[in-house]
Amino acid sequence: MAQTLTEFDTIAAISTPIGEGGISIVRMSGEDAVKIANEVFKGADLSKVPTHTIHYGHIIDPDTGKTIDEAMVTVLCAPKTFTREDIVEINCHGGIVVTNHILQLLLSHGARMADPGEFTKRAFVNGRIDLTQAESVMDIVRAKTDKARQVAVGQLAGGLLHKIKAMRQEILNTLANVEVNIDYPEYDADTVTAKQMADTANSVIKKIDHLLKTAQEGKILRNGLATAIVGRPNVGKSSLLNYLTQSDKAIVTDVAGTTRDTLEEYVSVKGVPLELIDTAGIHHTDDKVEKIGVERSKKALERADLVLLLIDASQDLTTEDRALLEETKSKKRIIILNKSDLGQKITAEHMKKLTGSDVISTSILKEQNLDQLEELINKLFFAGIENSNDQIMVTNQRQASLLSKAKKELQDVVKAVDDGVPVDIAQIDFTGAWDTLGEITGESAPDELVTQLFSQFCLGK
Ligand SMILES: Nc1nc2c(ncn2[C@@H]2O[C@H](COP(=O)(O)OP(=O)(O)OP(=O)(O)O)[C@@H](O)[C@H]2O)c(=O)[nH]1
Ligand SMILES: [Mg+2]
Repeated sequence: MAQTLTEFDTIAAISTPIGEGGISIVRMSGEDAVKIANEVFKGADLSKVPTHTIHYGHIIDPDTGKTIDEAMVTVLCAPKTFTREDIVEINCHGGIVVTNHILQLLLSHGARMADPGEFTKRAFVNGRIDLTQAESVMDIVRAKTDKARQVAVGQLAGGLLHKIKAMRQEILNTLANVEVNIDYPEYDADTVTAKQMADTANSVIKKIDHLLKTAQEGKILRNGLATAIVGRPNVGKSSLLNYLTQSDKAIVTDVAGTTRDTLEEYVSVKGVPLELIDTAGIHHTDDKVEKIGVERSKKALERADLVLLLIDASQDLTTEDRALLEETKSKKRIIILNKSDLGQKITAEHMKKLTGSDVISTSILKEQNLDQLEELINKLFFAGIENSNDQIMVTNQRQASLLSKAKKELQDVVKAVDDGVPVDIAQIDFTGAWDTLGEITGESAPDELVTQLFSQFCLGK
């Protein structure tokens, strides 16, 4: 472990959202957790109760003798706890004033206010979880959809950790051989070791590539898929946004050019988190305001992971439609032939042949085929993920960039060996890759990184 914790003081925080609720939980972790709780609790001698038990009683201010709240207090003794330290959880009636009062009481009796994420940090520092698991705790809390949560839970179970560990072990085994050869040059096995190193590097690169491929999906699960709804004016873009968000956020009229600015909404479509962007109809215009809107639409189109291109199926294709078909052809897209209730000049089959893209005929007005559209969005991005709960994914930028760095180091090893560079020189990058992979799990992560990472957590977690 890279960091050594010098102080194991007792920390306390409110672990439930601040506000009025059924119950609130004030949590303490550390050596003195039980002692401090015992000083303010009347109902049982907490220092004598068995671990992992819950006790009914009252929280009392010992200075005034006043009862603050009725409470259930859970005693969890180390090491089988979230932080691997003694933990006490006070379940009280909730309410901001009462909960704060209890927290203040604990603080005045020797506990220290916890930093954001400090409970999880202790779980990491005490070796109960690695960094990928710590990150997954945050992901579970923030998960916007059930699938995002599923992946995070898989990560908490150590899926990614095991993959990374196995890769490090592979490198380490080879490193051990290399060391032997460098220490006993009489073996004269330089070429053998060099080849071994290059082989291992190639094998690990393959595994890294596989994980990196999941990074895009991981990002989508975390942040949502940036989805731009585009099309020429009046084709039904805003109607689609309203349907998918089940709201009337966007103004819909039969006037072409109703939407003048991009509008963003977050929505989960069949478990796929979408960041939907409704755009101004893209067409040539001299109107000053509209022009800016069209520019913004084009920007949204550029950054989109998915494009929903709407075309009015009841009319012949216009020059603008053709231009948009051309402009979006390298993007992941679904072509929506809307207003099918008004007749169909273009069929889905024809369009499919023409473009090779997924095409669907809809009537947003009559809510026809929209369920199929949702299915299609889901299918397009999560083929294969749906039923594999143990899918291991790279879910954040930190993990992805470290994987890329390790890959680069390993590629340098392969190149060095190819170029006939001495083994002990090539070994530097080889060891570097081992370290870099260790940063992902936290085994060789610098202190600042760990601190920074946990500071993103919410208080009490
Ligand atoms: N008949 C029919 N009308 C539709 C359909 N979808 C949308 N409309 C109508 O088409 C008109 C334009 O819809 P909007 O959703 O405002 O279209 P838009 O693409 O956002 O238009 P701009 O913002 O002007 O670019 C409205 O009167 C809608 O009610 C459909 O499937 N069938
Ligand atoms: Mg609109």
